[in-house]
Order: sequence, then structure tokens, then C-alpha cells
Amino acid sequence: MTLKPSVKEYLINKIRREGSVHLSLLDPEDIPLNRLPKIISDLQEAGSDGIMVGGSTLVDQEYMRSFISSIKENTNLPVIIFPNNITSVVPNADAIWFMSLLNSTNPYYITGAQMLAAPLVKKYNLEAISLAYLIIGEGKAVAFIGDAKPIPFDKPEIVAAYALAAYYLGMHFVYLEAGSGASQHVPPEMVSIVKRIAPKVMLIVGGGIRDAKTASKLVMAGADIIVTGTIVESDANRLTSLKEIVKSVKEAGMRKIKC
Ligand code: 1GP
Repeated sequence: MTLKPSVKEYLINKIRREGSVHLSLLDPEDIPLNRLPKIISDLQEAGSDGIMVGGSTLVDQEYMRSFISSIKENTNLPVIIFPNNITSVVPNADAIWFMSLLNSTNPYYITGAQMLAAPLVKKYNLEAISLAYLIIGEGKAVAFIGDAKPIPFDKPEIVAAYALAAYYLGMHFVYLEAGSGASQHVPPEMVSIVKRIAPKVMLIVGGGIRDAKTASKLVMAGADIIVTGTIVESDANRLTSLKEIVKSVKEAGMRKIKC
């Protein structure tokens, strides 16, 4: 019998083999269930590697659960909860980013919610993937909700110090978040400095990534995982835009491996 790899192993193996991974973020608050089948079909056709589910303001646990059930009826891609609070913890996902918002000013978002969520994660037998979450630049809704002190785009050394601290704390995935719908994505220069200073960290980059060229530059700069949400949710040109983004993520990943 072959054991199915954990979601963490799936991501790490893909990053090792293909140089990079693309994840699609779906916010249950923005997407009615009847739109899901078409969205899932498009993101699969585009070649996205997995689905994250979450949003800054979602509090409806029942809807979160039905939303994930509908996703799972339409795909075998791994589904990872991207929680904004304890109400995001539901049993039917494959894994949960067990995350700490390191640059929050409120201890609730650093360790408090995690303490409340941990027994539920165990009860539901969810795979917990440890993640350091850092909000950068304008930060958008997530910075407001998470009481974060967003790190300025021109201070990569602060982000790198956080990433290194996260690594020393045992959190091997670090998410550089510009905020969903941000007008400016995390700059590639920041990604490369973080990767140089904390090379063993698996770097996830998201927020404001809307085109293939940007995604490619971020992967070449050192991003291991690119997350896009707004593009996946929009109806206009979704399939074309997603195909271009995923293709550029994969091509840049292969180039990075060969370097
Ligand atoms: C938000 O980084 C993600 O958490 C995705 O951002 O919606 O801007 O793609 P976008």
C-alpha cells in the first residue's frame, strides 16, 4: 500500500521537483456556491497546484464547511484552510495553515487564536502546517483585522529578520502578504533579500499579483509558492490570466532549478 503524502510533503516535493508552486485562494465571502464548479474547473485546467480557502472577514463556520465540501466534490487538489480566526477551523479540509501573524500588535493573532484552535485541529485530525504570516506594504483588510503593523516595502531587512526568526522558531513556511487586491505586490527585491538571509525558508508570496511577468519575477527572486486570489475570483479572462500566471510560475521554477 502506498501512503498518500501529506499536503506539506506534496508542496515541498513539488517545489523540489518543479522549482515553484501555484496556489489559488478562494474567499467564501466573495463566491456563491453555484460559481464554484466553473472556477474549480478553470483553475485545474490552468494547472494550479492547490486551493487555499479563507478571507479576512469570514465568520460563518457552516458556510466555510459547505464551501469546502463543494470544492472537494469538484477536484482532488489539496484544500488548505487559510484561517482568519478560530471560526475558520472546519473538519473537511486536507490541511490548515497553522499560522501566526508575527507582525501583529495584538497577542491574540500571534498565539491566542492558535491556543483556542489547536484542540479543534486535533479533534478534526487536520494536518497543521506551521506558517509565519507577515503583512507588508498597504496590508489591506487583513492588516486592519489582524491589528498588524505592516512592514514598509522599502524595509526588506525587517522582513528578512522576521523570516529568520520564524525559521529559528521552527516555522519553515513564511508568507509575505501584501493584502488581497493590493495595488502593489511584494517587490521582487524584497523577496530576494529575504531568501538570501533566510535561504531555508519556504517563501510564499501573495497579494496584488495579477500578471505572468510579475509572478515570474517573484519566483526568480526566490518565491517558492505564488498565491493568487482576486484573479481566480474574477470572471473576466480568468482562465486565460490564470493559465499565463501558472505557466510563468512553472517556467520560472524550472529556470531557477537549473541555475
Ligand atoms: C491574499 O495573497 C492573497 O491573501 C491573494 O491576493 O487577491 O490580490 O491575489 P490577491
